[in-house]
Amino acid sequence: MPESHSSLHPLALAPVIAPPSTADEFVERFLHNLNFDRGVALSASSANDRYLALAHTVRDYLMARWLEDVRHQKEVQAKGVCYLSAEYLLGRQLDNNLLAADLTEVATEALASCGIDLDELRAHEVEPGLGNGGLGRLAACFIDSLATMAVPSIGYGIRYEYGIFRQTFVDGQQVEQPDAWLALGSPWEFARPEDAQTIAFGGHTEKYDDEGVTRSRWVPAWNVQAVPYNYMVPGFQNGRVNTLRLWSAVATSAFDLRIFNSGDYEEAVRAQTYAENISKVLYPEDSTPQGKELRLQQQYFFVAASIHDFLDNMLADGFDLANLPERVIFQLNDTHPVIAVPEFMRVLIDERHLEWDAAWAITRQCFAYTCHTLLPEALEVWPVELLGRLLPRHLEIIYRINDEFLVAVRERFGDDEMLVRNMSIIAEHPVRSVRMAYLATVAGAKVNGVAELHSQLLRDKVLHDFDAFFPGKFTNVTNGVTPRRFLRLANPELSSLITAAIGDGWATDLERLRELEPFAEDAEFRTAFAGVKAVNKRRLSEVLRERDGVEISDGHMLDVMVKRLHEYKRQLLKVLHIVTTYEGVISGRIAVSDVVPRTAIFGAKAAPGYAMAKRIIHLINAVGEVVNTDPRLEGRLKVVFPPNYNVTLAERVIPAADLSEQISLAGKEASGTGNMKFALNGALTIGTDDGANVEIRELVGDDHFYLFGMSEPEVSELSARGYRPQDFYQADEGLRRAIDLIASGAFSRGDRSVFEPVVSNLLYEDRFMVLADYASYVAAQERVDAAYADQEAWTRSAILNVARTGFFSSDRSIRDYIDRIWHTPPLV
Ligand code: B1H
Repeated sequence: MPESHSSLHPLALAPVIAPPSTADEFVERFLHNLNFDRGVALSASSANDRYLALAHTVRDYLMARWLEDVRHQKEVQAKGVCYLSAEYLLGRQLDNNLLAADLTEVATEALASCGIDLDELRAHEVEPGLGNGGLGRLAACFIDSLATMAVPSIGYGIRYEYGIFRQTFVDGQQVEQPDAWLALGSPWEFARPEDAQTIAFGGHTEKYDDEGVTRSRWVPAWNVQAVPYNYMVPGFQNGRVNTLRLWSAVATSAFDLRIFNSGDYEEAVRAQTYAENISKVLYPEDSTPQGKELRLQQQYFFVAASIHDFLDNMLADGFDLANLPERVIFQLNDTHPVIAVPEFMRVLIDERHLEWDAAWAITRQCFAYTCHTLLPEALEVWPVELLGRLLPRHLEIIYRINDEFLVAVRERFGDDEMLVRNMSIIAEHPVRSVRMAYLATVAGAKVNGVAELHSQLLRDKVLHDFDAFFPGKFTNVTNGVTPRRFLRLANPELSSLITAAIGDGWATDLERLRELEPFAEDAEFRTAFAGVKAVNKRRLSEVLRERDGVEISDGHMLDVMVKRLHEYKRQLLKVLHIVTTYEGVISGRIAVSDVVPRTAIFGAKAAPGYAMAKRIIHLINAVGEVVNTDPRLEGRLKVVFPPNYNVTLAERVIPAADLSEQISLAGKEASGTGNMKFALNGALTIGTDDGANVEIRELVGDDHFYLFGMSEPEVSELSARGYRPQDFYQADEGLRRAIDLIASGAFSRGDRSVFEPVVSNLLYEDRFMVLADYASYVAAQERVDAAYADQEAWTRSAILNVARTGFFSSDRSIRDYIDRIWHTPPLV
């Protein structure tokens, strides 16, 4: 558009201006969107129409800031972060964006004046479940903090047409349903087909002569279009709006025309489906990547599109690529985006004609890698055969990176073939494969773990030789969670109480929660705090009644374990504790009047192909069915397992919890982030010395945290000695009774075969040492029961948990990333 053309209307040249934040203006915008965008009158509108019109209205308010921030970030060319993540588990957007724009009150009033209840529209939103669990939710917290802290940044990912499956239970067993989250419209996104990138796959490489130098180039076989969808990421009441850019796959016309011309219509349509499959569905595997070809296609698809997008659209004209390290850092969220490294090299060398050494010098400064696991089966590897077939040029580049790396290793450590084999990016067994974590470690300027213990174990164990080879490369950034969503929005009552006590400002400076400490000694404050917890429990009970037809009894301790179902997280340990209490009562060894009333809440999805995890879900439901209906328990022990645990449910469950179950085998949970959310909302933790539990306990103090179980060194030692679960079974009568009761068919209508695989796994394998920690866990639960009986003391502990866990704000995590890795100051 001409910059200043006298024939243009003056409005065409003026910057976009945010509408005034008044209820009248809001009503006007809302009705306009309803009438002209949805095409309905208020009287004829559905809840969906109203929700969509409301979302568009909120967008209108954020638009001026967004357009300005996008323009400004490009203009100043300051160093920024490109966060590359295959998952963003965003949760609902409406409430978050209302809060960020400080429009909640105005919108409530405006809608009320139209006869609309904002709560009803809130409930209408389908959350975008574009992630599995902690890793995807962490990415969502980080982009929230980046915007709130005004750090120049963009999040890149995949716009899955189907997010994490919807979980239902049929006869207590998990059944997966597709999550068609886009079906009713997606008001928060902006499709930008004109910014599409073409992403190539397959084919072969060929040598060619470039003025006397032999070079390699890629001759791909097929391609797809990557169409970006932009999402606003508003900072919390700071007038900033960053961008999340998610890519969707669309078949290219060139792609099917070739086949159309051959006259094979059916084949052409099939081919189109093939291409568009790339962004069709999120892989529901948390922790255990399956090595599927489509998954590698997804990974390459989104990182290639993102890199090209950045280089094509974000750099000033004539930008000297040698200066890229001062302009951008690509943060690799686990190994899923690591194929970005050879892609970046390929672009610099093959497309921008840099020499290898120059390209590598830039690459090594432009990437950093976050590792999120310690489980060996979770370390992603790609068979060379597959990678070479899909991305032949990238495989060549990986080989060369590895060759040069191994030369350097030999130079440093001598010809220790064993060591060289262990450090090689290429594994030879069981099939020749590329170890993506090693590639990321070699290429990354920094490598970080996600909690102190995890980072230490990475350096000591998983990547030990790399730490020796690259001194200073390894660092820690303990995870965090956004206090906006997980305290301010999820727990409005507690938020008000906190603000009344210490003033506002804590939502962006969470360490200020420390100022609550003296209030733990204030009886009046404790009463108010306990009152908030009671309100949150009632609210949860209402949600569960409406959603699943179950209720929570008054006066029950809410004992909550919500997270993905995985054996290492040990939901089974908690089941054994429940069965132990149940068995004690029915056998008459425990007087029912001695049972402290508890409701155990579970929330967990299992990967659809993870048979043992699914059996454990079945067992939890089966135990619940028996325990909840046995009159001998007099309603003092309940098990509730609402299906389809997601961010929306988390926001209800966490503020209501008394006890937070963080009971993974020490050394297995990289960090955990649920643990932080519970503590911040005043639940006490029962947990092992694992992941970020270690730091939570250090901060809140031993007296306010129920520690149990082996430490990581004890686990390693037991493992080295040879772990025999049978020994623990034989030695502990309570454990024996609990396992025997499950084995007897007591929870499967007498059919002993149903849970036999669970029982025999525990008795003969028990990879995650459930039996070894059982006694210690039960003893810790007894301490919990005793402590809960003194409600004043419990509430005091709960307040101290809130006051002392401000460290776990994702703002602090982002500050650590900036100081230790990114060096990208906020843009003022
Ligand atoms: C975490 C994953 C993960 N670690 C593979 N690894 C996936 C691995 O689709 N896949 O193949 C998906 C996810 N997720 C979690 O990250 C850790 O288990 C938590 O301990 C940690 O808190 C979280 C965030 O750092």
